[in-house]
Amino acid sequence: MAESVVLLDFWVSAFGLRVRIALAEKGVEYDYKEQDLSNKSSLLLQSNPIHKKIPVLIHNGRPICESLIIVQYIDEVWTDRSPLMPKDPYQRANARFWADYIDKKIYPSASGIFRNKGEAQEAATKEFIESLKVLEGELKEKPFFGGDTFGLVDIALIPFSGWFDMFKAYGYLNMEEECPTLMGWVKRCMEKDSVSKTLPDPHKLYEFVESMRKKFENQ
Ligand code: GS8
Repeated sequence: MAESVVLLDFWVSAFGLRVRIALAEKGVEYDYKEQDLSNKSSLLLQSNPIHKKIPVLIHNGRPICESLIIVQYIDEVWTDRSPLMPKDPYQRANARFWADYIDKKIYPSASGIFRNKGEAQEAATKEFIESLKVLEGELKEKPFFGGDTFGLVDIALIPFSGWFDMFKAYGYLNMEEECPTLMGWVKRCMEKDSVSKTLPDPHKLYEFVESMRKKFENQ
C-alpha cells in the first residue's frame, strides 16, 4: 500500500514551518492542506480534538500533533537520511531541552513584542534578547545547534528568523547588532534548501503581519 502523508497547516505558522522543514530534510512527499483557522475544518477538529491547532501530520490515517513531537516522529520514521536527533541519549535529552526552551522562552517573548506597546513591549524585547543570548551561549562556535549537522533545535528556531526581519522593519530591534552570533547561524541555515525553499517570502510575511496589525488596531 502506498504511504499517505498529509499535513494540516497554515502557510505562515512558525510551528507548521518546523514540520515542513523536517519533511524537506528527509525528502518526504506529502499532501499539504492549508487550513482556515477562523473556520476550522472537521478534519482538523477530528485530528487534533484536544488543542484544535495546526500543524497536524496525518501518517497513514493516524494524526500526530504538536510540532516538536511531529519533528521527532518524522526523524524516527524516515531514518534513511538526514538524522535530526543525536544518537547519544544525553545529547538527545539536551536537544529536547533546548527545543522546549524555544517554546517556553523565545516564542512568548517574541509574540509579546508584536502584541504589546510601550513598557510591556520594552519588557518583552528585553526578555527576548536575554533569552536569545542564552541560546547564543549554547551555540558557541558550532555551525548548528546540532553540532556539524542541522537538527531538532535548529528546526525549532529557524522559522522565527522571519520575525527577526519584522522586528527590524518595525524598528523594534536590530538583530544584527544584538545577536550577531545567532544571525551568522541564520545565514548558515538559509544555505540549506530545506530552509530557504520552505520559509515564506519576506514580503508576503510583511504583508501578512501588516494585515494582522490593522485588524487588531480596528478591534
Ligand atoms: C502550537 C501550535 C499553534 O500555536 C505546536 O504545534 O508546537 N504548541 C503547538 N498553532 C496555531 C497557529 S500558529 O500560531 C493554531 O493552530 N491556532 C489556532 C487556534 O488557536 O485556534
